[in-house]
Amino acid sequence: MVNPNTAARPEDTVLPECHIRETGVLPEHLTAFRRQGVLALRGLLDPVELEAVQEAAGSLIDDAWRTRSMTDTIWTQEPDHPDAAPVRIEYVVDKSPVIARLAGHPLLLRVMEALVGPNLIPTWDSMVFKTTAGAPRLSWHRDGEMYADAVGVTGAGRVIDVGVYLDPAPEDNCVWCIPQSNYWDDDRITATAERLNASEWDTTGAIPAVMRPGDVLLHNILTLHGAPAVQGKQRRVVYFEYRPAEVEWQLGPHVPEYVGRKQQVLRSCVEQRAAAHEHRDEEPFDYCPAEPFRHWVGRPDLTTLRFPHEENWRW
Ligand SMILES: O=C(O)CCC(=O)C(=O)O
Repeated sequence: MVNPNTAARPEDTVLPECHIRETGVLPEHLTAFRRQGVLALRGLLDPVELEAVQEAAGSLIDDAWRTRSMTDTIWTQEPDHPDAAPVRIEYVVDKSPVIARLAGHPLLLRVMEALVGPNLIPTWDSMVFKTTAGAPRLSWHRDGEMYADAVGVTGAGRVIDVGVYLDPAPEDNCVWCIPQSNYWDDDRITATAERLNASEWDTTGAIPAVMRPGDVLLHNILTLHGAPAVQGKQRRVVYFEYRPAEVEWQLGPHVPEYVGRKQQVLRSCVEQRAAAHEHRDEEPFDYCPAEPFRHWVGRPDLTTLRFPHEENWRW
């Protein structure tokens, strides 16, 4: 007999979603994200901004193809191999002013402030993409195996990956995730990932995060997720990761000085957006961390928005 106290509820097996421009973010959306480890924000980007970001993303990918460079770029094989395809570019906020302005999006940052806390800082900024040349499976994984007691630090989701979708992500070309795996212990994660990764593509217990261009998918870095191999389809996603400054300061993974640097980056993105004619009707994000976490104060002016992880790593 099914124990009604432990059986999955119907809402545990669907992707929670928020139509952010219609309802704003409600307490139930925040709770659903904290419980499920995943939340779709539908239609966050307006069509004009979506088109601008699509164009910026396209030119970064064109540059990768043209230069075959490995700087900040991950390829499926050595880039001089005829079958090689680029699949990831790092530090996209520094590479494109349009993406820097996207990183200052007030609606997105207000959701992050509600979930991460007032001291949020941006950590990773990348673009993960599938070109029509194809991309391999992204095996089942957690993003952050960085804290000894990871579920204690961020089971409820204060370290968050945000994927901004520039292309459709249908069931056969989307991220799949296992709701509530953000609370699993290491043994359960390892056993499940090993079992699912033993065959080319196994989605047992997972749900598809089907997305449309302009949608945004939030996932807790501890949520087990993966994506199938794909050929002949384009899917570009700009990823931003956010962490609480106090967690970064005390536990890493970056050195404490990284906090002030990335706060400067965030403030610059917000300022660049506020100064742009196309965003003149928006209320800019008001970045207001607690007083002990205003580490940008007194720092020299920024000359770059690119702070490589390996140059700022604590361990
Ligand atoms: O967008 C995707 O296909 C998944 C990306 C991902 O899981 C990762 O880069 O860790």
